[in-house]
Amino acid sequence: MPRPSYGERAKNQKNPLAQGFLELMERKQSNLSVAADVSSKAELLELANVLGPYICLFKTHIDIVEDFDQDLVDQLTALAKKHDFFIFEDRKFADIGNTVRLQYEKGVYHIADWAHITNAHPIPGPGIITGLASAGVPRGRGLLLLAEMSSAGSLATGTYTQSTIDMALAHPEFVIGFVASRRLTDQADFLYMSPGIGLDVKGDGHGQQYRTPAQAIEGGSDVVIVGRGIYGPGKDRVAEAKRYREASWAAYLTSLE
Ligand code: 5FU
Repeated sequence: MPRPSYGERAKNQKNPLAQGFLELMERKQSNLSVAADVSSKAELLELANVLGPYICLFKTHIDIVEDFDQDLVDQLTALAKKHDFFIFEDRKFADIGNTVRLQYEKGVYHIADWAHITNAHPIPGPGIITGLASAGVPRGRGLLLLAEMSSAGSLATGTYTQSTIDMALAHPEFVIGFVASRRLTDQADFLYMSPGIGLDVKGDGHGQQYRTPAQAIEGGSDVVIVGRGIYGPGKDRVAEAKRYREASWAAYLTSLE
């Protein structure tokens, strides 16, 4: 059955952050996210500037950056506006609600102040969502739950994944979707973001497992997340970003037929 377009889904979306993101994808004709796993401020900003035109979402691991400062956040936020992308801090919160709220809002990074989207493991139970929501909802942010992981031997399967869906359904004001390899439910229109994407290799020797953009989109993913496939050793970053964007968008267009 043909799927609705990102633009059509945006019209029916009740969550404003998810709606804005779907509109951005449609406007920019990109369902590609780059996973910017680099350890210096200069490299992170360069990736955001050079790859910004091709992506809908810039995924960070801010605690990898060795020379983090507020200016990095200010410059990244300006690049997000200039190139029209959202920022996703892949923080993978995993503690009780009160603690994750503090980790989200305070500390060195103040993630809630600049990341449009962040994510959490469902393992502590629904309190992790309400704790994060108390800081995220007033700022108009969105949360993804890790319903599955791309790595070999992941424990996020079966009833764990099912319980994650139930937790998400109970918190539509903040949970906009999942990190997952495939579409999980039709009970609500969630966003599905899939890491573990590569066109040339199958793994990384540390448990990562790669599928192609087409495989992910065919399974119902909305956003394809690519890291080393774009900027790994010897890669032409812009050429690879274009290649992944084209492959991912072509797979999306096929899913509409
Ligand atoms: F939740 C997940 C997951 O299940 N697998 C992942 O690989 C997140 N990731 C992230 O996607 C991981 O932390 C990296 O930032 C990125 C994948 O990078 P790669 O270089 O494309 O393997």
